Amino acid sequence: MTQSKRALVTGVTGQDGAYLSQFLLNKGYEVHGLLRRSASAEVVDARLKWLGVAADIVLHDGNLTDLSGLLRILEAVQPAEVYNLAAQSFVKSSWQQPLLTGAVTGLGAANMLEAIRIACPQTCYYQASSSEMFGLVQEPRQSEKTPFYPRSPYAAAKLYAHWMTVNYRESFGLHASSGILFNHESPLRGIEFVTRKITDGVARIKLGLENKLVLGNLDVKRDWGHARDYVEAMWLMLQQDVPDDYVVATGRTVSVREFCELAFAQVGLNMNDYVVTDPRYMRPAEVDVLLGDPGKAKERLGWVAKTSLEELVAEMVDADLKRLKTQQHL
Ligand code: NDP
Ligand code: GDR
Repeated sequence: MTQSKRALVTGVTGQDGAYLSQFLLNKGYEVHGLLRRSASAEVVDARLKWLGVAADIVLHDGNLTDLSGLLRILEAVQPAEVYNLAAQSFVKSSWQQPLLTGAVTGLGAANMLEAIRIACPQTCYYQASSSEMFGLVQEPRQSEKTPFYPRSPYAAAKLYAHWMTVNYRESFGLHASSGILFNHESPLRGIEFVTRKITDGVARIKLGLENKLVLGNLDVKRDWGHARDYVEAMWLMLQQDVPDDYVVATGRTVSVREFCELAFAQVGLNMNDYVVTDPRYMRPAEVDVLLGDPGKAKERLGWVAKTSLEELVAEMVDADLKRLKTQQHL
């Protein structure tokens, strides 16, 4: 029985935070969120509003870099579960802001683990680890046993956070689990990420607002799933008696080019007429291909990805068309 359990979600205003909050509310949780101060407070909860859950979440001012604030929030809320989703999550920016990325994405997780160890050691902890940690892949299909090889400051910071999660589990007996999630997208994906950039671009071209889409490397391959499916895997990890690490993926990988083809086909257009590439969007070091093996999540958690890539692309393109027609901003 999970009714009236309290959960604290960091990164609550991001893509996953919004879907996870909706999921937990539907399960009867009292959902608390960590909100970092913004001068644009009126737009920061746009995703929560889009899902119709903004009014149902208790927001707490705080920042992952501020241990004292985290301690105060944990002492006040005493959550049964903490989902640490907050991060500087854009890989490309991590080369421009390596130290900030380390402070938030890496040390931020250590702050939260420390705060839990001090204030509420019985709390179950979820760490948002990433397939980017596999980077220069050491095996064609990446599982929990595949060695890591991070290729960006973001991935290096995530790896530190991942190992700190394992370490706090082994050293202090915390119920701390790490979800090694492969790319997951949705209509709530930030516009800077390639899938949303593509679906927004396709919608603009279809509506006559733009006549080209400028991208970087079209040959890289990713294992793309739907965020709505993936937040359930996060929750399932914290319902297990024993904490552990899990790969969460679809087991199918396609290139940026193939994603583009699907998105343009959705509105009856051909990508070759509109897509151009620009080195500006290339990275100093690239992760060429990622393909997850979600076998352990299926076997232990009973989790499988429900949404196909085709369904995901269709949902994202439709949402962007609707948003542009109604002049909604997200
Ligand atoms: P988003 O970029 O959409 O959301 C990031 C969230 O972190 C936002 O709520 C942001 O707040 C918050 N945040 C950033 N810096 C701080 C800080 N210093 N203190 C407190 N909050 C902060 O990411 P996603 O929802 O896509 O991803 C969620 C997590 O999962 C991230 O950790 C990401 O790295 C990881 N991940 C994501 C994957 C994906 O494919 N989406 C795959 C694997 C891992 P604000 O709204 O104010 O910017
Ligand atoms: P990623 O996502 O780096 O995998 O990190 P992103 O969508 O930014 O890039 C995916 C791949 O597409 C290539 N690409 C482009 N990327 C962007 N953003 N813009 C472009 O124009 C473009 N053209 C080609 C990139 O080079 C890259 O190879 C995401 C984030 O959510 C991380 O937080 C998370 O950990 C990982 O997924 C798993």
